[in-house]
Amino acid sequence: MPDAKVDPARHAVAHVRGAFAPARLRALRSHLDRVCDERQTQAATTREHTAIARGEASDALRLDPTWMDAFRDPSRALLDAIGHATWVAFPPQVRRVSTAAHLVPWHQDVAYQRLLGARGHDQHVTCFVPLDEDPARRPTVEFVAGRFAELPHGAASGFGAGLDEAPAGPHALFRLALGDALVFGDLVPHRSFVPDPSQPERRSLEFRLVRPCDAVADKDYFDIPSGAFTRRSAAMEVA
Ligand SMILES: O=C(O)CCC(=O)C(=O)O
Repeated sequence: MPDAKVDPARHAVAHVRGAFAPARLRALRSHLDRVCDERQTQAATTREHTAIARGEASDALRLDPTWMDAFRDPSRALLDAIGHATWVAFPPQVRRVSTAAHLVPWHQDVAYQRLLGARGHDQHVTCFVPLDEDPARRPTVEFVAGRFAELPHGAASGFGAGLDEAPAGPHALFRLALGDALVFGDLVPHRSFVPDPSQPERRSLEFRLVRPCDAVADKDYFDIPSGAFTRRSAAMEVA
């Protein structure tokens, strides 16, 4: 019997066609190609070097407000898919996936939020945005569809959280075009998936979106409706 208290968005996966204007994503891809190498070399901590080794980005690459341009002039399709989760956590994840070491094992995103302790969100949705011209041929995300409680995770293959195996249920893959996004809840089990081993490379952005009421104090967010950066205010804490 499903738990009626769990927000259904936490279990959902949506393939959002035309979520972003392809021209906007091409501009972000060009920006990534322009700044990536230099900013990755600016990594100064062990944490960042570990992240880069698994296909993620240095702080200098992530902490760039340009990535939030994706959410300027949001499409109707995107707004419908995100519902009340209109605050985008900053910074996003920026990925250049190219080897097996970059492939994320099965997990629920809630497990990564737990690793952040008090700085983690109680619930959020992820918006996965491929930037390549031909995302259908590139590494993507595979899901297990269904309603899952929070599952026990352990550290796995260089990643902070992973499941020993996929939970039982039907697997789902989506054929993405440039401009499409995958919007999925933090209880949905998923992993990286390579449809064509001759195409192991992918550039992508991953955004974590929350309802304003789920925001963490003193953290930066981009408020999609106003198009401005924001923080959870003292007044909201009291309300
Ligand atoms: O980028 C990928 O291949 C997987 C991404 C992922 O698992 C996530 O964003 O939680």
